[in-house]
Amino acid sequence: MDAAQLKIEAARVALTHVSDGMKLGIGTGSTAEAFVRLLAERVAGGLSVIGVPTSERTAALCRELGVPLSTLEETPELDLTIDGADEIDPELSLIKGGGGALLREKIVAAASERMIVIADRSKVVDVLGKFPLPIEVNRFGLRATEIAIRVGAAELGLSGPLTLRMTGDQPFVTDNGHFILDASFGRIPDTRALSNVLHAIPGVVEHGLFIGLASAAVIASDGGAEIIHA
Ligand code: ABF
Repeated sequence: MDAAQLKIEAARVALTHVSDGMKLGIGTGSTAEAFVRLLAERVAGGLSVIGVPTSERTAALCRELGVPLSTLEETPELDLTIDGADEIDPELSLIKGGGGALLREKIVAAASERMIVIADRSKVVDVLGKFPLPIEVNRFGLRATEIAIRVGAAELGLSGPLTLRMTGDQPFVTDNGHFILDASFGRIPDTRALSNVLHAIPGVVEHGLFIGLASAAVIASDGGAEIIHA
């Protein structure tokens, strides 16, 4: 199977966990888009669900394909979120945010009773951190926030380039109007400690470490889809 087929396979298996009447969090990224496409087929066939999208991009695709949408204001408690990831460790801690939607993804996941991560096996790692950690930051005080991140990370023995994410020659702006710093710290042995350090910095809006949020992962490979429970 090629990469696109593996994403579809993971999405297909995750869809078997969706039942009539569910309130769904709907993720962002190419794997989540494969899920939306399959979900839309089931909706066209009569499945009744309501979805809360994690990005404007996902919202647009859902509208285009006829998946009914709600907001967290109208529907603050969700049954299940299905979303992709950039890295997944054996405890189902994740790095997310490569697609730039980490803040809404984390808010939606935290509002869900369960979260199922969908990915191909290339996303599974022993220790998180090869994929640069996305950190969503307020535009105000960017330089000061960057320094605070460096200092905090150094206290944990972590260092490496912090790169302002760009779109062409302009900084990438999230759906919430913030910037993203991609932190290439390498292996992150203590994700909880780094999470605490980052959350203590006022200019950090959120980071892409998802700890204790995923209840299961559907990992697709040529041998089929494996379900890992947290
Ligand atoms: C979202 O999409 C992200 O949190 C993650 O960054 C990305 C994964 O994208 P893809 O499925 O395209 O690899 O889930």
